[in-house]
Amino acid sequence: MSYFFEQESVAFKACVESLKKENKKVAVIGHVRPDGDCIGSTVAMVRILRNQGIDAVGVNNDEAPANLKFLLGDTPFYLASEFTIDDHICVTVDSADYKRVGASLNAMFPEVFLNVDHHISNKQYAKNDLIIGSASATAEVIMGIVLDLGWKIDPTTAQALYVGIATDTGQFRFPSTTKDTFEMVKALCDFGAKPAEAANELYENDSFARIQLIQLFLASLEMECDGRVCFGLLTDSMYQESGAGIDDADGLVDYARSIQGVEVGVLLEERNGALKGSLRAKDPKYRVDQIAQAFGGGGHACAAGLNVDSKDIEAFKPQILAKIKEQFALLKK
Ligand SMILES: [Mn+2]
Repeated sequence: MSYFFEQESVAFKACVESLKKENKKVAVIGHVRPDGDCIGSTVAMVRILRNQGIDAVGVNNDEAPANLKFLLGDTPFYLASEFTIDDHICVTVDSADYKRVGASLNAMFPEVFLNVDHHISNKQYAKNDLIIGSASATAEVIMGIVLDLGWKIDPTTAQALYVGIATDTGQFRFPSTTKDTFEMVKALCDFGAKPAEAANELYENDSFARIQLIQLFLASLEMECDGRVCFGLLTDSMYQESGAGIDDADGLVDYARSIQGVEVGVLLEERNGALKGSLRAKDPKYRVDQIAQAFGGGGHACAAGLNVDSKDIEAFKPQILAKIKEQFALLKK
């Protein structure tokens, strides 16, 4: 048989064997403000480990967004604030930098046993790092390993992995979508994933407040660099005016990128006195992860993010725009 990730599958199996042998309890943790891939990968990892007889639970700094709660099923999943550590050791999913899981989980688990991820910028902070930068999603890394090992998964696990892949590929539109992605999705359907049910939960469920937030966001869009870059803003006052919550901002940056002629879409967001930036490129050659890295952030070639300790969007915008222009200039050479 051919393997998706032969080396990593062998390494994962060895990790599972050692957890079993030492009778370890596992906390599977992911990044703050979890997205579809983070929740999907957490749920799947917990269930796969439990299926191997390991006492595993999911823990996150934040609650699963409302439109992803359906993925949890009967999976044990705790908020960090309500979780008591009882000899658990920690496995991270979808977290390129260990800081991304939040300060309270960092404090609870000074060491990481296993780090499973697909971010090229992953800092490899665990005892065992299984990073596949070419995978479209952490869920794809997990599914490849499951298939390589010939393991079976239940329909809840299949649905969780499906949603991880479907959301991180932008519904199979991003360049990270490959033949392997579809092979894995086919296998997930065989295991009981239901794409139409997932799409209903994810995309036919917007609150009216989110639509009003989108309206305010769209009104903020501005073109830069002769229409090659589009900036959108989300401010505290927009949240207040629309009544939307922070989960409602998911995916808004894609509107900025989706415009004809735009190569890089940028969302700058005011939140609790700090500033968050999201970058999306149409082509991986723009390496928006490098642009984000210049401000302490990171991510993927086509999708990256950053956080800055500033309140002033207007002051920050020229700084990030200058960096984007630099990147464009580099490509010209
Ligand atoms: Mn991901």
